[in-house]
Amino acid sequence: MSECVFCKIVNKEIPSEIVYEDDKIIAFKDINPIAPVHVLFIPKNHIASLNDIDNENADVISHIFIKIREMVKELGISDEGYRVVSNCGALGGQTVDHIHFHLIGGRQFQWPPG
Ligand code: D5M
Repeated sequence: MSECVFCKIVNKEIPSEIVYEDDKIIAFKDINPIAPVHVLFIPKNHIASLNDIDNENADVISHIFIKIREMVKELGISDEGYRVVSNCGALGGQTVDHIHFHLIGGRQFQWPPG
């Protein structure tokens, strides 16, 4: 049994607020939201971080971005704007070592991030 918290979500070993799921990916509400919309998109297969994307697993990453595109349309935030973030490694602020894409929206964001 995997110790990865996001694998546990994929395997329904711990609860989560799932907003989208198919055979390849799952999207669920972040437990600690930083914006009115804060959804995490992950591949079901364990990929640790952006550093581990390669030609073998790249399809699932493009699939995630297509589903993000569909979700922002459904949520009605496509035109007002939103942000997609994947933190990588210690300096990048990654705290869960299963690649994930934060979809955040519903408020004004600043640049550069902290
Ligand atoms: O972001 C990791 C994110 O994962 C952080 O925003 C909290 C979120 N998180 C951690 N555990 C859970 C569970 N169990 N459900 C939902 N969301 C969770 P990072 O980019 O790695 O800092």
